[in-house]
Amino acid sequence: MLSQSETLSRLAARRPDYALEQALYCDPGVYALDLENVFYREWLFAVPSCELPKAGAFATLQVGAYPLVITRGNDGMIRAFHNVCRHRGQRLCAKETGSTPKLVCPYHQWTYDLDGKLLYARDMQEGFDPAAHGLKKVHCVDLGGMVFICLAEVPPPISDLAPKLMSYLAPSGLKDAKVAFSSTIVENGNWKLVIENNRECYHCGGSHPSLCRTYSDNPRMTAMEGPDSASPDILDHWKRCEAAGLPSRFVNHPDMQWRLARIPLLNNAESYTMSTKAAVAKRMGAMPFNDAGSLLFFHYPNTWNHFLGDHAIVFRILPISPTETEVTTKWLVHKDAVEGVDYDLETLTRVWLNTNDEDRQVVEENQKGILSPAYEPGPYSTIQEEGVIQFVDWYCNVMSKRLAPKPALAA
Ligand code: 3BY
Ligand code: FES
Ligand code: FE
Repeated sequence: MLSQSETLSRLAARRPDYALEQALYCDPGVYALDLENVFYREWLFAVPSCELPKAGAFATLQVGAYPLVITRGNDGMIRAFHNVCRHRGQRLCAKETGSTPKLVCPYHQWTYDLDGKLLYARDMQEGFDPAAHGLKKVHCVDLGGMVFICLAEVPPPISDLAPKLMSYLAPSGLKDAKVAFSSTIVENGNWKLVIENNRECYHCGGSHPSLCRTYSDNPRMTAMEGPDSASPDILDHWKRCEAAGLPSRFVNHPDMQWRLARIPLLNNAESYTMSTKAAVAKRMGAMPFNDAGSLLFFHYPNTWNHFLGDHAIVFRILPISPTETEVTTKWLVHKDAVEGVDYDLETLTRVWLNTNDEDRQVVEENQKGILSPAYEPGPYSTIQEEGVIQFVDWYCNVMSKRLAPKPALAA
């Protein structure tokens, strides 16, 4: 198990534009450092806000060692808390999603308001102060329908992302959406392999027959260097979409932690379906046409997303162990779209259920090969895998900065 200083020197010794060495993809010490320095420090995508449509709705998730619960209060606000009772520590809500007027602990029924306040604790002695025993808060923000949480005491700034994400997402009307289907799978691979796999389409031709009907494997679609490096078909698409009021041009964080861009699908395909036609008759929000392509949004370390004319697909990854990662995918449609009338679930979900399973297989085989003593990091293609290089650079920079010994305070 690698120590902090050993991990730091491995990061410093890495060869740029090469895959990482074995330990960084499987060592329990590195995994603990990944949780501590990335997952417990960064903003993480938790749920789409439409999953909490009314006061009393809640959703739970597990981030490393932390069980969390997200609620919508009677004031309409979405808040996040540690899902841990302040009496003897029972996990409060075990269900993944649900609705309840109050959060009642199943052990001794301490009862909390949706805003975390302790309302009721039976037979507690005089001097017990309910106000000092509210649920512990977790930072939480709803950006245009995507709820992010952050476990850090002082979260990193989100003010650069917030206005961009909200304006790009506005036409998709996520607030007026509903979850049509949700899938959670576990991939037997380190979380970084799951992200690396997502950040390139070098593997798409060989792995994704159904996705490739509509998604171009042109590397420019997956990783763009900046607004001017786009190819003519992307520039034409931006022009058409922006004229119709859809923010589309490439925007990114300077260190590439996140990126937004609306890309065209192949041959004016409308949606990720086998037929290439829209899966949902009722369009999302104010989307002006079906062939608006896909608005791509990723944010490291745990989400990538596609927003189409007729539906949206949001992805969340959460690490479970050094070599296991949970991948949750949700298909969102207009809240008034009726299953069996406006859409057929099989048609809606087929392509990405297939694609996720194909990605699971490549990630698992990737992990198996990396576990071999014969594994030696190989070079990324700078033509095809620029997105992977950007992710690995982001990860190594963040980790190196946070693992570096802090200078002693002057006396
Ligand atoms: O889901 C995605 O965004 C990525 C892009 C390339 C491969 N995969 C389809
Ligand atoms: Fe929750 Fe006792 S542990 S009420
Ligand atoms: Fe893939």
